[in-house]
Amino acid sequence: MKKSLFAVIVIGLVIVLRASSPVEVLSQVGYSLRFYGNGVNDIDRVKIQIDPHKPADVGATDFTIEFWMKANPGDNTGSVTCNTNDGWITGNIIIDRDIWGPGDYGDFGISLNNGKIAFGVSYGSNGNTICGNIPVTNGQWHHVAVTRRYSDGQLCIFVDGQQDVCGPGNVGSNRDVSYRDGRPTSYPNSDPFLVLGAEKHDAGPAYPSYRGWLDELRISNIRRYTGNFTPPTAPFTPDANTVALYHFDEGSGNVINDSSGASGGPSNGMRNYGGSPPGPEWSTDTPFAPSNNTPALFRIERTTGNVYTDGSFYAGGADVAEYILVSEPVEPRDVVEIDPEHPKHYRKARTPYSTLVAGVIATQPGLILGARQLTEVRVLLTLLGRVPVKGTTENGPIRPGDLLTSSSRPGYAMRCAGPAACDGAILGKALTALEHDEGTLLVLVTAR
Ligand SMILES: [Ca+2]
Ligand SMILES: [Ca+2]
Ligand SMILES: [Ca+2]
Repeated sequence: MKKSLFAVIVIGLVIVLRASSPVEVLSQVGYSLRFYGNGVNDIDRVKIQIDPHKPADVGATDFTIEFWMKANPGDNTGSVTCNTNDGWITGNIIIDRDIWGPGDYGDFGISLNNGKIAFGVSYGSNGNTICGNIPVTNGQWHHVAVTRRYSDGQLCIFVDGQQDVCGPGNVGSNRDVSYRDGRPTSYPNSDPFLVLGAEKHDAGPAYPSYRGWLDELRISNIRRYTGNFTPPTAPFTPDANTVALYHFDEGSGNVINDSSGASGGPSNGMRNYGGSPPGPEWSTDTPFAPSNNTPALFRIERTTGNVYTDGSFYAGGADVAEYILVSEPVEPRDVVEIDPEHPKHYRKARTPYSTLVAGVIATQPGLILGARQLTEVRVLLTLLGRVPVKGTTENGPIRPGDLLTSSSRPGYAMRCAGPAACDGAILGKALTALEHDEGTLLVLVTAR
């Protein structure tokens, strides 16, 4: 019971926050990018310009490209001709660092081959694509890493820390597959870019784009992994070998920030948004749930909507209220009771010492419960705290500290002769006095 009440409090809080956009949220909630595989007209992709040279342009040394991805079954139907040069280009392309046409240093890319990772590196007519065997398109987040060893071109794919496959790169003695600085191109809008989530040249439906989520892309100028490893459990923090790092946590706009801090950077990207449905869209679906020991001062747990704060909750009102249904018109300050003729409904209290008494119709609550279902006309009932209430002196003058209960006047509170007289019918205690007739007094509601 206590647990479910807590859940209701939390849901209520989320709604209030959404309605009035918080001024300051001190913890990063985080985002990912969701691509829709539109793959035409230069949209539904992220483009990172790497020439003039930027640190994200790897290939002149060992390198690792790793990211988190999530794709739903059936959304990526491309397939790859494995163990061939340029084989990866017919898969659903996740990372595209192709160059159009032959020769001139190398190129590479990562795609989905029937739901598994393919990774290929090419240098003109030499090259190879290796194909993994671990399925990754099951609607779950997966950590994917690919490595390339410069000395002999060896390629490897890792999924969720498991070595999936390694194989030859076959580029022979021409090992540098970075983008040659200042390289002339007839395709200046696609060649000198690292493109995420789409086939970069819009070369046609034979070269499909990726449909799914992407997050936490890290590019390193070393091989991070040479065997099985424990996949990361939190966003990356940059180190000396991090040449580009994209958290995709901007959540709005079209600038994709590189937070690696690498010398010569940042290798920022741009979001080219569009298509039907338009992508890549900012998504709050990310691979990491905030941990319970995060230093965050305030956070919303993505999977449950639960709200946590390390501090106190400061509300403007002085009472806790709940949305209720009523069987007759009521107004703020009315004393109400459970309506036995209408289950789940309330009505004005109408008899002295009513054991049905439930609380007072709220004026300006500090915390509202049960705010999730607002489809019916509801009013707010104060359950606890300090509120104005209608009072009558039909049972004598009311003094601060007097116990209060219902009266014969509908919606009005009166003084209680003593605890025994109003057993089970206590509304609260008077905080102010009412000497004669009727009026409004302040009450500390403690209904029971
Ligand atoms: Ca090429
Ligand atoms: Ca370069
Ligand atoms: Ca992120």
